[in-house]
Amino acid sequence: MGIIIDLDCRMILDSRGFPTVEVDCLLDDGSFGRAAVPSGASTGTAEALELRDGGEAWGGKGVERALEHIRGEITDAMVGHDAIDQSSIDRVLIELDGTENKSRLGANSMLGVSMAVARSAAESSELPLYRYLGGVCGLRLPIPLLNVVNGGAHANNSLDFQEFMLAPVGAPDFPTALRMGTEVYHALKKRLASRGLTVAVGDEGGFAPDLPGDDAVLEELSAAVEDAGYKCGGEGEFAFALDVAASEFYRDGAYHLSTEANPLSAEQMTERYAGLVKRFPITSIEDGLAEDDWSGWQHLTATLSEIRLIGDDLLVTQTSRLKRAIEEKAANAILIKLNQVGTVTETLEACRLAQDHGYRVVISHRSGETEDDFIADLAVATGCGWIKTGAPCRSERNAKYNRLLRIAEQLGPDAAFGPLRW
Ligand code: 2PG
Ligand code: MG
Repeated sequence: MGIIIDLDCRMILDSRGFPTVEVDCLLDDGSFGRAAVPSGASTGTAEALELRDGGEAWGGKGVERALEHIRGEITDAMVGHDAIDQSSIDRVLIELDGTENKSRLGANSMLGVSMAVARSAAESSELPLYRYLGGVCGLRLPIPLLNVVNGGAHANNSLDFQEFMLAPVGAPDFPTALRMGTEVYHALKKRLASRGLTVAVGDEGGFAPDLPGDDAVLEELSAAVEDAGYKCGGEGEFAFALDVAASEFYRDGAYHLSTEANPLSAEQMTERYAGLVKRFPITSIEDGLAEDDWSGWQHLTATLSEIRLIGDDLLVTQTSRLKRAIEEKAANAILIKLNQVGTVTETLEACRLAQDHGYRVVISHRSGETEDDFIADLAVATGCGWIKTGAPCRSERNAKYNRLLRIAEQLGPDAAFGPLRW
């Protein structure tokens, strides 16, 4: 038996010092699940709505209305349900909300409940969360995409691209990948400091130096990889991944980079990426183009199909957007963020749809995070082979990496590593 007997909830602070929702779910067999909801900064406009209070307190970012929904009608609707019926729990939440984008109850209240229920059901089943969600196939640890240089909306520097990530693709297992990535992170810190560049970190724990542009960052990363005793590209251990977050600098149908005198078209952006891919071992580019530039995405996908072109703001973890992308051959990979859609079931459906159509899946944190490590288990459960959860720095980021280390230890020799299909 694992019947929901009560939900409890409260406001906690996220990594940027903003309020967020935490939910506890209690079952009749004594099982308990707790979950906290993350929050983005460079959000896609089609994301499910995060309910905030507005007004003066907390600069309008309070979550009291979301908490009231949980304490009231959501608890009423949830009590008496079997926690193991995740899809029916999530269906009830969706029906109760009754809107397209979860704007009545708020995706933050709904996701907190959905995740807390999943955790309590796992405990009731006496299974770790990754095994509960992923079944016997939940044993593939992801390659970490370590975001070591931050720009765009995540840092107060001159870089247009939001994230420059290390991908230890040549590592034999997750613990080694994390060690190698962290060694390069420290080597990079030394390099930047020795040149008088700032080593203060951005929202996701990466450095935020005022380097002159994207190529300069990639050159620094290549040098840091060598400083740490590794190699890039080809037979080397490291590749790089970018999150351009291009919607942030897309205006009036063009891309406005601070390093370019004139705005660029989607074709010119694609050419620019093709140039970077030639010069550097880039394994993936996320949000290389803006969220509504569908024709640009088609061109980008046709041109650079040899690497992973990840839709984040473009796809927002929603099957409706992903179906369009599949039909139009836009992007070939999807970033998965639970709070972009608002329930665990819909998140798993987006992963399934993507995998069924050969789209690669990358599980992701948000720039505003908590100590909740649900996504580490989700990455193992889906077996997608990739996770991005920031630099190996700041405890809200390392909570996920540390959880993956514990899972690796638990799985021992049964742990697989990296994507089954590149
Ligand atoms: C992204 C994320 C996470 P945010 O764009 O991929 O790195 O940022 O949570 O601000 O949307
Ligand atoms: Mg992104």
